[in-house]
Amino acid sequence: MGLRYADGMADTIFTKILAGELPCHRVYEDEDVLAFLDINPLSPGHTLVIPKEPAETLDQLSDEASAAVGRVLPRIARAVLQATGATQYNVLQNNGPRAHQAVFHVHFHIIPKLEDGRGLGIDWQLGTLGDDAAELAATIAKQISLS
Ligand code: DGP
Repeated sequence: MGLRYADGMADTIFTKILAGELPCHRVYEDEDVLAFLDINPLSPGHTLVIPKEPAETLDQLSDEASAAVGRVLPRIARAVLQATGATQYNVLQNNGPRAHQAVFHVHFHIIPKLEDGRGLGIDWQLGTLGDDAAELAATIAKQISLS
């Protein structure tokens, strides 16, 4: 599988890791997926799982590459838990700079959440579903049926 991004997409640090031009602490690799330790872990065992297919954000990823990542995520998560002794964790996937994406190659974080608080901190401000919920759901459903 080629490692070049679509026209207009810049190479990222993960392109270089995939190409073997930069080192990483690899924990898993197959034909479509690479997983390695995050260089700035929020907790020990913080692991990144990336498709080899070049795509900036999840919505740009092919069904095949998405399936390849999804197939191994639970297995990698179980291994991270067993290796670290953690029993709880978050899977985080950021898309776009406002959504905290810093590396523009799709990646999933597996982040152990420890009893001492280390791990992902979430400022989750709950909203309330509005009167437009049915219309919104129908619009999203229609878009899915068209894709
Ligand atoms: P995000 O904010 O979702 O785009 O997360 C990007 C993550 O990538 C961040 O947690 C740090 C990690 N990272 C950045 N550069 C490198 C690198 O060169 N090696 C490794 N292993 N991780 C990196």
